[in-house]
Amino acid sequence: MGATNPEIQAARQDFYERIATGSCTPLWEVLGVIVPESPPALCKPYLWKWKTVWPWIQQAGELITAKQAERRVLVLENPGLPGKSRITQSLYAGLQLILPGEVAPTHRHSQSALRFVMHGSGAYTAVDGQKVKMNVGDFVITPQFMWHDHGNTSNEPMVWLDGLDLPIVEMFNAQYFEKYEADTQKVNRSERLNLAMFGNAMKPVEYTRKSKTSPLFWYPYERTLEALHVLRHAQDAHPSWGYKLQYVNPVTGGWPMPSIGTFMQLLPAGFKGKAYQATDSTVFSVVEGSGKCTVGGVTLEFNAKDVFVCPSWMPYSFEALTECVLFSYSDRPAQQALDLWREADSQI
Ligand code: 1HN
Repeated sequence: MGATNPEIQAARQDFYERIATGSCTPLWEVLGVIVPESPPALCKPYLWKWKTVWPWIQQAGELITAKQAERRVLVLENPGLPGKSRITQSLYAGLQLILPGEVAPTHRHSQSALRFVMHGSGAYTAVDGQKVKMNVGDFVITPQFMWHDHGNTSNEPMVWLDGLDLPIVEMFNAQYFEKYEADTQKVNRSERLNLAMFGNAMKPVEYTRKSKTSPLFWYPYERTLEALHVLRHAQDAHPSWGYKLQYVNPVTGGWPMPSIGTFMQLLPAGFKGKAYQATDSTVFSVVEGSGKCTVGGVTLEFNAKDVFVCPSWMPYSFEALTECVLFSYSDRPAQQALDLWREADSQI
C-alpha cells in the first residue's frame, strides 16, 4: 500500500472500530503477519546443559514428591516462547525425576507422550496393564488415552525426557485428562511380552490394529545402538546426518506415534556435516559423545545428556568431536499428514 492521506486513514480506523463491535477485522492489516513468506523464527535454537539442569532436578526432588507433583518435571521452555510450556511451537519437552521408592500416579490423557531415558536404570513405566523396566537410551511410548504410571524400584534416581504433543492437542482444543482410582494400575502381562509380540519384525497372527500408535511401546537402546554400529561399518555416512534411523510402527512401517516422529543417529568421530533444513523443529537428546551443532548463527556445544532444539527451517549442521549418538523427535508425522512438511538442501 502506498502513502495514504490522513482522511482515508482516519476513515479506515473508524471503519475498523465499527466492524470490531461485530467481531470482524480487516485481513489486509494482518496478512503479512499471518501468511509470512517462510516460517518466522519465534522458536529459538537453545541448549540445556545437563551440568546446569541436574542440580536443579535434584533440588526439585527435595522440594516436592512425585506423588504431590503428579509428575515432577522441569519443563524445557523455549526462550522464544516464554510462558507457553513448550520447546517448539508444536511440542512439549520436560525432564522428569523419579526417586527410589517413588510412584508417579496413574492417569490418562488425550495427549501422546514419549519417554527417552537420560539417567539411571531400573525404574518402570506401566502402560495399559503392562510394565517395562527402562534404561538409558530406551525410547518408550505412552499412547494417547492409555492409563500410565511410573515407579522406581531401583536404588538410584531416574531422569527421562518427556516429549508430548500438548500444543497440538491444545490447538485442536481436544484435551482430556482423567485420574485412575488408585496410584498404580494392575499389571497383568509379563515384562517382555510386548517385545516378544511386536519387537522382532513379526506380529501375532490374530493381532488386529486398534490405534494409529505402535503396539510396540518399548524400543530398547541396546538394539538401536547395535543397528547403528552395523550400519556404520557397512556404508558411508550421509553428508548431513551421518547414520540415522527412524523408529517405526512394526505393523504399519509408518511412524510409531501419529503426531511425533522419533529418530536415533550416529555421527562418527571427526564427522563434519553439511547443513540441513526442514520445516519440523527438532529436539535432540545427546546419548553419547561430544560435538557441535551450528544452527541459526549460533554454535551449540553439546555433551552426553544435554538437550538442544533446532527450530523449523533454520539450517543446522553437526560436527562430532567424538563418536556421537543423538536421539531426536519432531512433529514430522503431523506435518506430513497435512502435506506441510518440506526439506531443502542449503548452504550456510
Ligand atoms: C504426563 O502425563 C507425564 O505421564 C509427563 O509422565 C509430563 C506433561 C503434561 C501433561 C501430562 C507422565 C506431562 C504429562
